[in-house]
Amino acid sequence: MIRGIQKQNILRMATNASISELQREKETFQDLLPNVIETLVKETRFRNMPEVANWTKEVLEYNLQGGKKTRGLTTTLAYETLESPENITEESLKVSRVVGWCVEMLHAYFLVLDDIMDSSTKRRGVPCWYHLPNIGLGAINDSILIHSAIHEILKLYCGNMPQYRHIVDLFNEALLYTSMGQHLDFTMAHRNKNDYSLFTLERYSSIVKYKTAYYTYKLPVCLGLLLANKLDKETHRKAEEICLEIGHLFQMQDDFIDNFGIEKVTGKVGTDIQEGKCSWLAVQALQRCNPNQKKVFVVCYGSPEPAHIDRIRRLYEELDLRSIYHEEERKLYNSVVEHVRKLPKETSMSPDLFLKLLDMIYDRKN
Ligand code: GPP
Ligand code: MG
Ligand code: MG
Ligand code: MG
Repeated sequence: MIRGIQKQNILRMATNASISELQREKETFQDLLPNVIETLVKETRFRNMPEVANWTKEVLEYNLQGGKKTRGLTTTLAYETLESPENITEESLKVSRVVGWCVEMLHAYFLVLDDIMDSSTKRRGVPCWYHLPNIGLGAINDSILIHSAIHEILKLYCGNMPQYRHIVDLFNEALLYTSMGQHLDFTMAHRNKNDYSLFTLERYSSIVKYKTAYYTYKLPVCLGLLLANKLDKETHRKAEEICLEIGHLFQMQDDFIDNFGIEKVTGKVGTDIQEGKCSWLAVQALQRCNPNQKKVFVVCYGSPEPAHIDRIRRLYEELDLRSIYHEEERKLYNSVVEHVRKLPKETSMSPDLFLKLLDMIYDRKN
């Protein structure tokens, strides 16, 4: 009932037609992966060492399976929406999908490392790569192989384009900002467990902007602009502004799902409570705790004891963080829609792209 009311209160939802279009694009995108991997193994410098090339193929196949493919699909959708229709060809769409796979590889590279840092056990319904008995710390070098694969593929497919340097710069920017955000995320979680004065909304916003929003939205959307040969700085700046807002919403959802998600649906097991993360739920709880609840939080948060984890989960229920989350999700959605509607006409950006991106994730469960 409550969910129904919320759906009515949001400003706009995707039509069913655009959802099935997205499903079709997801299948086309997925179908291209074997071709991308085969090309990597046979036509880039990986071919100099077939044994390692074949190993990299396995690493990629395992770590690119499943998942929503939000970032890869965003790349192609951005290209298709922002390119002048007369320039769209089967070949140009294919290149945008290949670049989309490079964004998915960047994501896979981050996830392999993130799962080690967060002591996670499951990802996309299967064991985390480092958690497989024959992998362990070899996962660190495997992540570097994934990262190298991105640049071999980019050079092969985009090396001759005039925008190539800008494309590589965007990937480098995403790497820099994400590692900065990951540093904040990690160090905030490994601090003195009696002092939560730094768990503020401001701090939270900067963690998620850097660790998630740049690589999840700014990178694919601006890649779409570059592939469409749109280099105008003001257009890129406006796109970044909106992408960072959508990225904030996306990570807030991820933090909610970490605790309230269903393992069968999310494919992962949350660790934010025991790892002591500065998550959206922790920040909200701290803002709403009475003195006794605050004591419970300080004793139980960041502890691996199952009883402590359960106590924090109960505290989140007591504080009604579910309803607060649904309300906040709706507010953020509406505020991005308002922002997008005010986009100046002279930028070559389509409000429709951002509305579609929002609808792809609104009320997501995984
Ligand atoms: C998501 O955080 C952020 C990343 C995956 C970026 C990792 C960056 C590195 C430089 C390694 P998360 O830990 O909440 O994601 P999940 O819930 O999927 O584990
Ligand atoms: Mg993490
Ligand atoms: Mg994680
Ligand atoms: Mg998470």
